[in-house]
Amino acid sequence: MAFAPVVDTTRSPFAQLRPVAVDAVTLTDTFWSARRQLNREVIIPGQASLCESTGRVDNLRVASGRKEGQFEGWFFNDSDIYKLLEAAGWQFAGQPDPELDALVDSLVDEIAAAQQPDGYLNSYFMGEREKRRWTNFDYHEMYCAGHLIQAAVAHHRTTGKRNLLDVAIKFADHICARFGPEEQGKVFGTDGHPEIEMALAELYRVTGDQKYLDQVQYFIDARGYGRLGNPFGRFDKAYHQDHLPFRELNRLEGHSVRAVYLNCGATDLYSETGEPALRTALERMWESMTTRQMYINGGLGSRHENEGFGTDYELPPGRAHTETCASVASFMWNWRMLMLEGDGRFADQMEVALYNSVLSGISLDGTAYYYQNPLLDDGAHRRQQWFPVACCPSNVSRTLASLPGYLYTVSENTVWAHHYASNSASITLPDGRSIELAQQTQYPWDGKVSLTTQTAGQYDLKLRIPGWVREGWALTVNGQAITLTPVKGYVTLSREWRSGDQITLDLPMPVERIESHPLAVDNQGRVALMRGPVLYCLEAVDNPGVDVRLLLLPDDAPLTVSAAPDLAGGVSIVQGTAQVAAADLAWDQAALYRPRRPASGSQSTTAAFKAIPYFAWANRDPGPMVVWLRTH
Ligand code: FUB
Ligand code: ZN
Repeated sequence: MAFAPVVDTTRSPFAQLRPVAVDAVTLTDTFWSARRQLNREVIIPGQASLCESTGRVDNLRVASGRKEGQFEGWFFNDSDIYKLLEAAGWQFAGQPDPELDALVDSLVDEIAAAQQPDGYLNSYFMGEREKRRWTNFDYHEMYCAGHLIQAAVAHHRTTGKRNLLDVAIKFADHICARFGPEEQGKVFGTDGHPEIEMALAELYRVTGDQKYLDQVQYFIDARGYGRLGNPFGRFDKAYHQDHLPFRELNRLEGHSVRAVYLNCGATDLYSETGEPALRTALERMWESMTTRQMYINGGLGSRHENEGFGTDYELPPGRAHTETCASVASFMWNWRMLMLEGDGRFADQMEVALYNSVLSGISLDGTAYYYQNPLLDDGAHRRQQWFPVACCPSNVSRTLASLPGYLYTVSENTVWAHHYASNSASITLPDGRSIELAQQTQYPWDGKVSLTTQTAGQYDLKLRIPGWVREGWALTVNGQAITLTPVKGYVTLSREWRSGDQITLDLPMPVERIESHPLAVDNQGRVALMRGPVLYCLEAVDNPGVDVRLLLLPDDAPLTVSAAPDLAGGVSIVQGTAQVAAADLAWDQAALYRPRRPASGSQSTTAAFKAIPYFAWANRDPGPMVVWLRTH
């Protein structure tokens, strides 16, 4: 098996951090390893069978002539098969799997058979539609190509096989030969739905062929001049990030998944070229995202009509669009930004998205998905087994499969620990030394993390102190307290290690009441509960007798944390006593409005409440759910 990192910055001159292969880390925790196992046993087979039963695989068979029939479904449906294959690809890491291998090979065979002699591959644009190829860039031909390339890279890196990679290269070459500067005899084109940029950057890294990186540059430079037009007559130029040249962007605009995928590709490009204007545009957008455009669960996109961003602070909790794919995109973008120079604020955002809006995108049993992840609901929004637009399921799946590759990175003589989960790791430093580490923790339920070095020698260990830690964290080496000041979110332990040295990090995890910027008007007078990286919510099923949306949580109400081993696979819950205003209980249900009455704090009753991690909501009986609790 080849070296199998998710994003290979090993030779990227402007990325200081280098990746660790997905198979170099074995999860031994109960949280993520259970989910990764579920991915293999339930999620991937479930999606494979749905790709078959919904006609997605048949679309390829029709395209190749192996089957009679018509294309079924959306024009981007090939991408669901590709993302499933990417998930399978990462899942192979550290886990040889003949059964999965056979499934993958059979799908690769269908894909290869559907590929045209000139390399073109899209089962929608066949037969009658053949003449419409490349005429409308919002028809996702490049988007599908991007997912094909990402699947091929994952599959090649974890299995060493080339059957999918060769198909992807042939299609990539077709695209590179066709689209580019007019003075090179090529034609204008760039993808209506960004995705291919980060895929081509990775293909450049796999093959070493400069033309793929040049194509990333071209695709980013070509947009922003309105040349993509308005293909569906419904959206503005910002919808597909064609309203401003990339280097002039100040905030995330338009379709949320498109915007953040584009930033992934632009970050990849920066890591190879170091062009300052790209970096400053990325930093401006990150600043805008995290201070004015992002939900507390890391969700992105407040408007349903364009699946996109609203104005600054427009973050309605119930109408949140917060597509699961957008949170996956944020996770991927923040990883790429983190790789540039190891700044923990990016790891913080990965964590927010992962625990609170990627994970909420899938049911606990791995059989149903959310497309939107709202923060307020009346009980009607339930996960679905599948969608006609089924981008989110396989996005969760490829994230779970690749997760071990996101825990650590290396730089010169240094191992970085970014995310905490029990694991054993065999990490290769840039000088070739192999560092064996074991990590033990109950994260995210407990902030105690213990690391054991199993390799003697002089090297640095950098440990992330998450942004949610306010004070009181402690670090020891072999029982001796160490005082260090974090720099950009990391402390550095630099010493001659012996095998068996023990490092403990204790990150206090009190429950915190979080409030919003005053202009996030929907949340005014409200708090959300967070503990460590985990966001909490209240669901009707745990809080009978009162509508959870009416509960008031006084600032001085004590909150307690306890383990609930039988709930949601074992979680920590938060409990306390809230109030319900007597005036609310006495509301005339026939009236929607009434003259304002002076509020009286004394007229309220108390109600014990239980809050659960937001990611686990809607796995039991339906009913109202609330994240933002009124305080008065
Ligand atoms: O455009 C088709 C799908 O819709 C994409 O995969 C996602 O971005 C989603 O919004
Ligand atoms: Zn999606």
